[in-house]
Amino acid sequence: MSKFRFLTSGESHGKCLTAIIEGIPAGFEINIDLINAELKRRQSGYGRGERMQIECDTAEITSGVRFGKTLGSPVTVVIQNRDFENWQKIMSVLPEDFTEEKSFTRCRPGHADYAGSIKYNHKDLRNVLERSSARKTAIETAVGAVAKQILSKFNVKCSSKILQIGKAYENFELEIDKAKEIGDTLSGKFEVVFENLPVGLGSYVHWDRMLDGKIAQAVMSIPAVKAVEIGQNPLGFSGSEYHDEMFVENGKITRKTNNAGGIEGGMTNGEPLVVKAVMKPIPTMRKPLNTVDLADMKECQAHFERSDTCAVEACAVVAEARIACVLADEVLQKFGGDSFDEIFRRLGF
Ligand code: EPS
Repeated sequence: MSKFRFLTSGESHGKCLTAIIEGIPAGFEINIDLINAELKRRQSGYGRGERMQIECDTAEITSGVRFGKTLGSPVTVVIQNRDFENWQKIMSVLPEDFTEEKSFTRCRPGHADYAGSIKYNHKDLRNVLERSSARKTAIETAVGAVAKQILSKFNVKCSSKILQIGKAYENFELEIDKAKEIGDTLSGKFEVVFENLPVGLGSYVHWDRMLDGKIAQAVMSIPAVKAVEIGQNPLGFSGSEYHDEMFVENGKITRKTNNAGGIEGGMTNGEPLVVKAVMKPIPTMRKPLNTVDLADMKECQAHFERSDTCAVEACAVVAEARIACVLADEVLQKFGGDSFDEIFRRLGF
């Protein structure tokens, strides 16, 4: 049974983004400043587009907390979209406000436009873009910031770094400047590390309880992520080269390597959890791709409004958040109770 779960709602240019989080034990102090710091991290990073200059993402808690502490009831978090100001009519919920302004039918290859229009029978691709946009990762980052705060009570620490942008392993800003100049976008690879995780989160007993599988799903489903690795990619290694041999030092098991990335048999093994992921170049491009206009089935150039040249830094922050949610769920399943007092009493804190 999942302890920490959430749903989000909200369109990219709608009024707000909302999350309802369930499973946070009672008596927990959520630090809103820490949520806002994560939101700021997600918005920054070299290569972000003009939307990030409009927004100043800040979270508001509208339920589940009283006098600073969680009640055990669902916690609602809201982020207002500042840009909604400019989209009120276009994104109106009222039928009488119908307008074709900002409608489009020239689908962007690589985005959800084509499949989404067929799946939901939308003629106006705006109806697909609005929810498929990576804008929703703002509210996911807020939820992840709550999960991180839960994990920090168990002394778990999290960090991330960029490994590659485009073809570059360094001078990332130069690479991004070059792509921006020609209206192109860039892929990249990043790494997320969680330290001090207890041994035995996840399980080997069923496929859907394997922690590596859960993490892969959480990271792979971030818009634009196309590959996820846990630890060192084993391709080309022999068994004797790859596996992390075990030794004893002062009565404790130690390892000299962590190729497994902290997971063996679908469970944490006490070593740092290391997750790497590759983000594809954003498909909303100033230098448009060849495509088809779904209104008349004629070949044309893809729709463009504005976009980021590179959002790999933001993607790493979102991945931290998504993984934190999976880990908070696992930690609460293993040590959970209805209140934090109960949890800490049992753990002897
Ligand atoms: C994003 C907000 C979006 C995009 C970006 C991510 O805002 P807008 O569409 O108004 O510019 O900047 O999403 C994409 C480029 C995409 O293709 O999904 C955000 O808040 O992260």
